[in-house]
Amino acid sequence: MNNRCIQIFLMTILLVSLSGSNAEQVEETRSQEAETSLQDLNESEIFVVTVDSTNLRFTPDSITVTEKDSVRFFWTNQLLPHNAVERNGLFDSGETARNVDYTYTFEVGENGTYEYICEPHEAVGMIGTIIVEPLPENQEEPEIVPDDEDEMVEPQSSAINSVISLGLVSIAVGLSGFLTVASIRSTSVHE
Ligand SMILES: [Cu+2]
Repeated sequence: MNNRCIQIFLMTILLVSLSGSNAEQVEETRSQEAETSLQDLNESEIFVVTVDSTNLRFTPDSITVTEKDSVRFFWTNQLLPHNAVERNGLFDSGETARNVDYTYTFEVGENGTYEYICEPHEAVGMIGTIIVEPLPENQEEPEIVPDDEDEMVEPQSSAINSVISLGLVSIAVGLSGFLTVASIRSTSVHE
């Protein structure tokens, strides 16, 4: 292998290393932020309790609700006056009446089973039950995932590739120059 061949070989290495540094281009993928749809979870309901046709019973006489839900005691034009009083005084519709529209909302922490009565008609069984369930656990705020930081790594590795390429270029140029000089010298010595 003569000096000319070595020079061509070195130039080939040079070109390959330069093209290699540009080859690494990674598509940027930006992760979408997790959508928060708490709207559905926060919906509270209103349950209506009234008086049935016998006029001596609540209907429905037993309901199951969730914290933040409301119970509306609602009746009109009854033959007898009624009220709805929780046994421990949590809620109380007030004086007995033939027309009542009273709403109580169960706050967070008020889960449990509650019994309420119509005061004048408790003895004949005008008693109701409300079961209040706690809010589901999954109503906590969803964890916010930080953005992928790989984007910052890519420009750095490109820069490093460029520096390496530049180094190879310097070495190749220097070496080929040295070989050229040596070649000229050896030629002149032989002449
Ligand atoms: Cu009653």
